[in-house]
Amino acid sequence: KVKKAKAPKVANPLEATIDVASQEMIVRAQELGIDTVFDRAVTMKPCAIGLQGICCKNCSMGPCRLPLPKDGIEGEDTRKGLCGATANTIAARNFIRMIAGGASAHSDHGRCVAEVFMAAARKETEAYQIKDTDKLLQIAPALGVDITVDVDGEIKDRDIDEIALEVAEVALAEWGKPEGEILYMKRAPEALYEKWKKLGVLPRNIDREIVEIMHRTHMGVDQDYKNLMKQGTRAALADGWGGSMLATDLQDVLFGTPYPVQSEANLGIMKEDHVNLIVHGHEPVLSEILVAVAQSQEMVDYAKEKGAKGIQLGGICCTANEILQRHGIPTAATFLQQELAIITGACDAMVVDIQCIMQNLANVAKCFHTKLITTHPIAKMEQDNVIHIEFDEAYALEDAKKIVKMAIDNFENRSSEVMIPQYKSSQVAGFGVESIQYHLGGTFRGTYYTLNDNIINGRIRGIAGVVGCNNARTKHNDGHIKVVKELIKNDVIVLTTGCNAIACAMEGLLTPEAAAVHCGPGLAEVCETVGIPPVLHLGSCVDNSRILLAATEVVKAGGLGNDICDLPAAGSAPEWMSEKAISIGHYFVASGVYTVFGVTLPTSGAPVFHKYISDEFEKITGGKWDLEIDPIKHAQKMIAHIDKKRAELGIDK
Ligand code: MSK
Repeated sequence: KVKKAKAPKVANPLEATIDVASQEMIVRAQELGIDTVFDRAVTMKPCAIGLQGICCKNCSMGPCRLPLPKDGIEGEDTRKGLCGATANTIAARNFIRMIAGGASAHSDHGRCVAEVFMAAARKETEAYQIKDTDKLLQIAPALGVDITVDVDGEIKDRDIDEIALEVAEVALAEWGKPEGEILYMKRAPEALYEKWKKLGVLPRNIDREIVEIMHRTHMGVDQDYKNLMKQGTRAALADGWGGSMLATDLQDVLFGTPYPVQSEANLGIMKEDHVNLIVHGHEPVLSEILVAVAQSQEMVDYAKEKGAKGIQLGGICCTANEILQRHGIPTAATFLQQELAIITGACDAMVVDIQCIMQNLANVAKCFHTKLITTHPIAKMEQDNVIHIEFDEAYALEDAKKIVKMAIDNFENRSSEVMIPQYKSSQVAGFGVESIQYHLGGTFRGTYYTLNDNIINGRIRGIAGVVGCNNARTKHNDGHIKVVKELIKNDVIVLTTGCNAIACAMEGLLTPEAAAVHCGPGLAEVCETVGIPPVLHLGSCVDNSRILLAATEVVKAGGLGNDICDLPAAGSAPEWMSEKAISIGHYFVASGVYTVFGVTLPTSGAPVFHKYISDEFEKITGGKWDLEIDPIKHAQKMIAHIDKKRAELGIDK
């Protein structure tokens, strides 16, 4: 008898990722005996019932598991939990709890920014000032803040400090005001706002909608999947048009509205002869100051004294996107590469704030000299090698100096052999509503260059928002890149954020040169004429609100219907993994966007509920959920939807 060889308990690098830099680092980790998320994805299989969204653990009589029979259900679905909860109720409860998790993450981030904004408006901190007064004047009216005053019958510009203070007060109140609705909802196209009003889904305040989800999904409360989804819609809208949009706007006012900037992406941005300081997470309030301090002559001189040639800053996840879009700081890694950045042996300090930070970073850091520094009071790690330097906006400069100095002092402690994969790509990032308008003719409609005119004349077939994470259950970056390439090949311009943006950067798709290589003739002509990439990097996860506003501007400019659901547009998250992605997906669906997710959706065990959020929802909001694992089919479904909308608009010729 021949004994069958056991399957290796480690990842096959070629199957784990399409990125050569990551493949090299996975091999390196395995040589060193360090496990990474890629290996754990091989050894730990997910729970099949949880994956289908039909495990209820909201009380201690359960968990109640309601597996869908392999051959489906004929006739009445009699599955139920101990209390009688149906598969639809359980799936809907789980789904909207994911929305609550995602919405609270974005919105709590937004609240933190609003508090720093308040401190800046009150001039309580030296580290933060109101930097972009144009943006302040642009958002103030949307928050009901007057920007002019009537002085003795004469209209005059109001004092900017006064406006900033009032904006801070109104913005902060959006999280917990006792009555009314979220003010930014009225920024949406009028038809959409009226639709939400009629449906009764206008969010009242940000916190309340999230709290109400937790109440409604408690044992024995809301037992109607449609009513549960109504609250999910309110909370998701409170995220997209509330917490996230406020986070984006207030960050722009504090740190500057991004404009296109050139940089690089992938692990190859790290330098062996430099102090490598990597920032990771989502909130830019500390990383903004870290950038300023790390670039100061004092710190550069100090690094040289310690034998380094300089300080190389790099980012991971959305903190990366934030400091990239405003300062051109290169991107080191996507979500799934975070452990690999330490395995280079050249990461002198990794500073983490909130969201998407793997706890295993601490175990990996233990194998190297890397200082792993947590900075946020709500995000600490239990491992004893992790240093906590709690960020305080009143002492932001001192905190940042301490951290940069710690990274520099650690440069001489490098012991293991450094191995930085020599792969990086050029990228142009930092697009937003303002710069899309600027680069495409200064307006959205009326000239040869504008976005609307090029959609109407068919050079651009449509718009796709492709966003979201990596997921270790699918090949790293494979879905992202295949979906985006298929779209631009078919003349669909792509707006990207989050880790999709980083994946596209690593693939060289965020350069104007990519147009000639990868695009269909119409999109290539537009990109080459105005000098933009076919994939526009709009920032971080909270900056998906920029996509909502870009879509709104396209509607308002005319010629493409009067609501977001009329546009030849679609959304996608090919490799999603976080609850934030579900909240983002749902606020796009609730705003009228056909939204396709890859990997999986936690709805497959409740087919009636799944049909409701797809086909039925389309009749309600004009947007719908869909799942497509195959990246080419995924993109083709988006293109088919875009073509359907073009036909409805009468611009399909
Ligand atoms: S970082 S939420 S893995 S996009 Fe915003 Fe990437 Fe997803 Fe985190």
